[in-house]
Amino acid sequence: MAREYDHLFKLLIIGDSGVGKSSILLRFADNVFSGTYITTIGVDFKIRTIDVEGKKIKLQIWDTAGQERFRTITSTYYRGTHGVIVVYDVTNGDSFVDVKRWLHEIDQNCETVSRILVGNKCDCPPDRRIVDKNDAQKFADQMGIDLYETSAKDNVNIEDIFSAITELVLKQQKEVGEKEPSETIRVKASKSGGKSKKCC
Ligand SMILES: Nc1nc2c(ncn2[C@@H]2O[C@H](COP(=O)(O)OP(=O)(O)OP(=O)(O)O)[C@@H](O)[C@H]2O)c(=O)[nH]1
Ligand SMILES: [Mg+2]
Repeated sequence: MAREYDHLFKLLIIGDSGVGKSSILLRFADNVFSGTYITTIGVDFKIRTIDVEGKKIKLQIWDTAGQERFRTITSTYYRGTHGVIVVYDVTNGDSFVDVKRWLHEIDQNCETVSRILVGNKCDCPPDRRIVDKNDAQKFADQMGIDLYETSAKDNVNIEDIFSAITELVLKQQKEVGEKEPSETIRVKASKSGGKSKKCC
């Protein structure tokens, strides 16, 4: 029987409450959008398989709650993560300021993980936009992270961000594979015994 997929990647979507993380995931997984805001409690996940570079990639995508009261729970979900999508809302300046905090949280939980930055709600009228694309691009360049603007509402760039993060993960895996065959990594990991290590 043909294999269902070539790779299984775990992705995490993080960012302030209300920036549109769940809406991005719903648009990507089910191609739907709702204007009604139902805040995520804890975490949620969805699965979709996509084709990238001729390979079938099964994506297990975890949508975390942005609310502060869930921070302790959501930070445990970094375990085994291959890629993180950090989302802010282009109509909410605070959500952009907080991106630094989210990037710091990734650094604290993961040694190597692919990351992209996403400014959502780009469908908004110009008078509602607070975060200028050029400013965001400058910040992204400084942080060495790719920036995309999306609209879950109008389905702008949603497919692209998931392809982009998947490509980054594939690239990173190739680089790691070239440096060290996976068998060696596994043997090393088991030899290191029960010592706690950063997981990603
Ligand atoms: N105009 C516009 N509104 C959006 C877009 N994406 C999400 N929204 C709206 O923004 C609100 C919050 O969206 P959610 O997807 O629930 O936000 P979230 O980041 O998951 O929030 P938490 O679960 O609380 O962390 C909802 O009312 C959505 O309809 C978008 O691309 N454009
Ligand atoms: Mg949500």
